[in-house]
Amino acid sequence: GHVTFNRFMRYEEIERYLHRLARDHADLVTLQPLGRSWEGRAMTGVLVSLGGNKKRPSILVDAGIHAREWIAPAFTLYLLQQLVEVRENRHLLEDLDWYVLPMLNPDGYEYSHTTNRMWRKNRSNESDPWCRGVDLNRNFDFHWNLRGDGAAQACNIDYPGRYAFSELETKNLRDFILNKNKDKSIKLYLTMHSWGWFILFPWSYTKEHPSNYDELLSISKEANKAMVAAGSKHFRVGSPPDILYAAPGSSMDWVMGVAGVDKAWSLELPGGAGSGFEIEEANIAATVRPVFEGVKAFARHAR
Ligand code: 0X9
Ligand code: ZN
Repeated sequence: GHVTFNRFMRYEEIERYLHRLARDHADLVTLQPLGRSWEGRAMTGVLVSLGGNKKRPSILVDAGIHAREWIAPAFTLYLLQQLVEVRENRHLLEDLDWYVLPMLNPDGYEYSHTTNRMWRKNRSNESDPWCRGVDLNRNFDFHWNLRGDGAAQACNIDYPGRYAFSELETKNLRDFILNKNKDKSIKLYLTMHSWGWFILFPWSYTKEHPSNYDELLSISKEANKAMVAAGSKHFRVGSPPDILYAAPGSSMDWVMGVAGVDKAWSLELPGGAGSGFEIEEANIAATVRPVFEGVKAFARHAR
């Protein structure tokens, strides 16, 4: 039940670590079951809070919506270790609750370990038995399938599904966020992806900018500065269509456009050799460490 950064942990090991955290630090850590994946795996989140039963403003950090982006779940495990197991970080819990969801696509993650390293989508086969999987980061109900070509394209790597929230994994995240945010207590959302050294913020579906664009931009620059100061390469900052490509139906857009969270980002973490998704195991720790500094900068704007 221990965490390691010397290699990428498998789903079952990650589950065991989360359960162990909750057992060993019952005063700080409460498991948050999100529901089950298409193949029946438990999706487990974690609440880290000093508040006892008292709810505080919160930040939500998730990862693993794309299967092959292994460094993203690894980062959230590092974040949990730092928040829970490192005493000097206790101040990060003052006046702020942390929801950390390390593994939003467990079936795809396991498939990328056992069968196809480049797998991105989930593993459902309700659309086309020959082409499994929906891109979960296109399946959210906010300008879903904007291009209008979803129905015919189940084999595409960014297939948005037959309809918005057709997938168990996205429904589980939706219901969790709507439930936790009934009282508008979630102040900031971060969704971890890889790779590319990008700090992305809404909107993902259009080149139009939200009314708080300037604030999101300046916080992005601050987070970039913190990561660079910790030894990272520079991250480019902006909205996906402005600096990368448009992506309708993303979790980030839905969280800000529908779920009522005022600030949302998607981080494209550093890349590695080969395809870019393959961070050398010896480099995991050095890769996630500066990202923690960036996340601390974001968290300052959630209080
Ligand atoms: O295509 C995506 O979903 C994201 N890139 S990735 O290589 N991780 O697949 C970028 C889309 C914009 N980001 C978000 N809206 N989260
Ligand atoms: Zn991704």
